Amino acid sequence: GSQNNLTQNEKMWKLMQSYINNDKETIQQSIVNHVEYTLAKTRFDFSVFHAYQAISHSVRDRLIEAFNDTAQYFTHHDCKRVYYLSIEFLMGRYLQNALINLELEENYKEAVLELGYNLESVYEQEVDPALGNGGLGRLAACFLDSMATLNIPAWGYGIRYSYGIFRQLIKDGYQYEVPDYWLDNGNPWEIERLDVNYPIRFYGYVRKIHENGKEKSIWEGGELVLARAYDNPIPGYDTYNTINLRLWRSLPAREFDFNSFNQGDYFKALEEREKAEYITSVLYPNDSNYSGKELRLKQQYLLVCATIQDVIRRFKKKKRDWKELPEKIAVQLNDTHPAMAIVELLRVLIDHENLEIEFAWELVYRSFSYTNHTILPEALEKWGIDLLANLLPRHLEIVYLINFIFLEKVTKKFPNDLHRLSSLSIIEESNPKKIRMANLSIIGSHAVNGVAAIHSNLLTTTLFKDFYELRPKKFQNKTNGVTPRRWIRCCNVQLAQLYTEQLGGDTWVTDLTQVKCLENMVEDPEFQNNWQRIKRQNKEQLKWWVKENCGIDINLDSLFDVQVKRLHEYKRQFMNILYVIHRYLQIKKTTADQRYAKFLPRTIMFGGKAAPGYINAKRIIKLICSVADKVNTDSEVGDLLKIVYLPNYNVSNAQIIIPATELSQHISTAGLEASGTSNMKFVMNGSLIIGTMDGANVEIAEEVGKENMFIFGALVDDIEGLRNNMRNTDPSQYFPPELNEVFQKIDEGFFGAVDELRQLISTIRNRNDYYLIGADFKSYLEAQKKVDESYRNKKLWTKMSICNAIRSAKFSSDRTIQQYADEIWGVKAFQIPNPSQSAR
Ligand code: H53
Repeated sequence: GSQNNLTQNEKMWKLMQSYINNDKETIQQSIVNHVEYTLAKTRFDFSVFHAYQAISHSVRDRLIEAFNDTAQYFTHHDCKRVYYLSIEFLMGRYLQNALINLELEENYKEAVLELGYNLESVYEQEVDPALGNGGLGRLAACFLDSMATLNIPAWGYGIRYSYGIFRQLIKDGYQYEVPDYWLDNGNPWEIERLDVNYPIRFYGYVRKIHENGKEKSIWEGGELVLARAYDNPIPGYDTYNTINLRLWRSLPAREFDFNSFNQGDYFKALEEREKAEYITSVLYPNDSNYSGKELRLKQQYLLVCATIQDVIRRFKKKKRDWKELPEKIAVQLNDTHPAMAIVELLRVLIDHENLEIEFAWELVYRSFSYTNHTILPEALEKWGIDLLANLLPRHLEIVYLINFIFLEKVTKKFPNDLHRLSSLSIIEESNPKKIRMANLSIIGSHAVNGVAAIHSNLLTTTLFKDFYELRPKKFQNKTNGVTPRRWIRCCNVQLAQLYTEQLGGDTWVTDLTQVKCLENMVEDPEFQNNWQRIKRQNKEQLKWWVKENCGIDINLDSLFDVQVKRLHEYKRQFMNILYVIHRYLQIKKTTADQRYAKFLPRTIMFGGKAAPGYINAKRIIKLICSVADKVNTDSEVGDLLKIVYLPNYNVSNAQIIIPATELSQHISTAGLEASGTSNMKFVMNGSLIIGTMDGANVEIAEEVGKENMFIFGALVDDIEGLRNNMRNTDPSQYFPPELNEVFQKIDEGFFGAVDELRQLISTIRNRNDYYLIGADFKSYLEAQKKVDESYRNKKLWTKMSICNAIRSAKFSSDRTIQQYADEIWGVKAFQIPNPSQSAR
C-alpha cells in the first residue's frame, strides 16, 4: 500500500500524529500498560506504591510529548533563551503538581478510583526530591513553575545529587541526620540522556604556545570526568508549554588513561575512575553558610562547565556571528554558587573560539545577570587562591585578567583611591589571598538584583556601595515570589475552590490579582463562615499529622502558631522559645480558677533542619524539645499550651502545615533576612504574621496593611546603635526582667540538659547578643499580647486573615518572573499551540 512509499521520517511523523487522549479509558489503559510492561508486575498483585509508579509513568508520557514539542517550537522560532543556573532546586513532589498543571487531576482521580486507588493516598507514595536546603532552592523551583506558565523560553540547570538534604529525626530532643537516598526506587520524572555527556576537566596545567604572533593558553592534563544530562519536564499551568530542568550527574570519563591501567593494578585503577561518581553524590547541607571545601567547588564547576558547553552547542546549531550571543541567551546566576560560569564562558570564547578578549568580555557580561540572596558575611563565598590555582589553573589566570582590566577602568574614574580599589577588587588581599565570588559576579553581569526592597537597598548602601557608585544603573530589586499553583491550588484545595466559586472561574490561578476582587466579601458573614470552616478543616489535617508523627494530641480550638524554616541564629527561633518559656511561667503563676480566663490556648509549633555542624542551632532544637517535654506533661497547663517540634520539615509537609497555620513567625533581626518566602506562602493561606520589619515582611505590610499584622522590633537603622548599647550595658540591665527570669529557670536546670542549655544562653548573655534578642524582647511581648487580644475576637481575626490572603497577589512568582523577563533578561513569551485544541 501507500504506507510503503513513505520515507522513514514521514512514517515516524505519521505514527506520532495520534496525540495521547485523556479520557478515562485511555488513562486506565496506559496505567495498566505501565504496570505490565514498565514495572513488570501482574495486574492482580500490585500495591499502592506500584500504583504510584504506574500512574507517574502514564503522566510522564503526557509530559514528554508536550516537552518535546516545546523544545522544537523554541528552536524553530530561534527565540532568546533564559538559562537559570542554580546549585539547588528544591522541587518537592511532582505528581499532584503535574496533574494540576496539565489540568488532568479530575480525569486521573476518576480513572484511578475505578482501579481501586484513592489519588490522594497515591500522592503520599512519592518521596520528595529535596535537592535544596531552603529558601534559595525553593525559590528556583517556584521560578521554573512561573517561567513555564508564562511561556518564557527558559531552562533550569542544576545538579542531580544522589543524596538530597538529609532526613531529620528527632530523638530525645536531639537532631539525627539520616541520608536521603531519594533515587532508591527510581525516578519516573526524569529522562536520562545517555547521549548528552560533556567532558569536565579538573587540575592539570596551562601550557602557553605562540600562534600567529599571539600567545595562546592550553589547559591540559589533570583529570577528566563526564557530566551526563537528566531532564525533568516542568509543565506550565493553562498552557501546553513544558520547559526543562536539566540536572547533571558526574560519571567516569570514557577515555581512559593507558598508563594507570598498565601498572597491573586493575582494581586500583578502576577505583580511581569510580571516584568521579562521588562529585555529584551529596548536596552540602548548609543554608546561608559557606564552607570552602574542594568537593563543593568541583560541584560548582561541573555544573558550570557542562552548562556552558550545552548553551554554546545550542547557540551554534545555527550558523551565526558571536556578536549575537547576548541577543540569544540570558544567563541568570542564582547567588554566586554558579559564578564561575562567567569565567568559563570567557575561557571558551578566548581559548577555544579565538575571540579577542575585549569583544568576548562584552558578550559575557551582557549575557549574565546575578541575584544576591544574603548580606550575612558567613554566607559570602571566597575561594582560596591555592585551591583555585590547583583545581582550575586557567580560570585563576582569567580571573586575574578580568580583575586587571576592571581595576584599570576604576582607576581612571577614581584616581588615587586605594581604599576603593581594594574593596572593588575580586582579590581579597588577605593571607592567603581569596577570590570574592560576589565581586566577580557583579563585574561579570549587566544586572545585579536583591530579593526584596529593603535587601536591595542594603546592597547599594552597604555591601555593594562602591560598586553602586560605579554603576548605579546595574542595580535592581526583584522582590521574591512563590507559585500560587503549589502554594494555593495544590496545598489548599478548599480555598482554591472557594476562590473559583466566588470569582466565577479559575483564571486567578495564573492571575492572582483577581483575588483582590473579594475585598467586598471581607465583612460578609457567610464568606467568613466558609473561611473559618476551611481553616478548621486544614487544622484538623495537621492535627492528624502531628498525632501520627509526634504522638502529641493538640487542641483544635487552640491558636496554631508556627515557625518553620532552617534553624539559624539570625532567624531567632531562640527568641520564640524564650517567649514560650515566659508564657509557661506566667500560666504557672496564675491560680487554677483564673487560668482559662487569662490565657488563650496555644499550640506552638517549630520545624526546621539544623546544618549538621551548626552547634548552636542544634542546641536551640534541644532547648525547644526540652521545654516541650516539660510543658506538655505538666497537668497544671493542660491544653492551654502545647509545644511541638515538627520533624523533618520539607516541601511536602509544608503543604500540610502552611494552610493550617493561623499565626506564623518571621522574626529575624532587622536587615538579616534578605526576603523570606514562606512568609508569602503563609499570607496567601490566610495566616497572620508576627514579624519584624525585615525582608519581604516590609512589603507584605504595605500590601495587607500594618493593622493586619503584628509588627514589632527594632528597625534596620536602629541595629548598629542597639549593638553598641548592648556591648556597653551591664547584662543584668540590658535584658528585660521577664527574660532574666527565663534565663534563671534554664540555669537552675528546670528543663534539664543543664550544661548544654547553659552554654546556649551564655552565648548571648555576656554582651554577645549579636542578634539582639534582648533588645527586641519587650516589643515581642507586646506584639504577642496583641495576638491574644485579636484572637479572642473571632470575627476580627477572620477578617484580618481574609485581608492577608486576598491582598497577597504581589507575592506571586508570576509577577517576579515577568519583571525579570522585562527588566533583566529582555525575553518575550512564546506560547506553543496546543495540538489537541487545533485540527489534526
Ligand atoms: O534565599 C531566599 C531568601 C532568604 C535567604 C535565602 C538564602 C538561602 O536559602 C541560601 C543562601 C543564601 O545566600 C540565601 O536567606 O531570605 O528569601 C530566597 O531569595
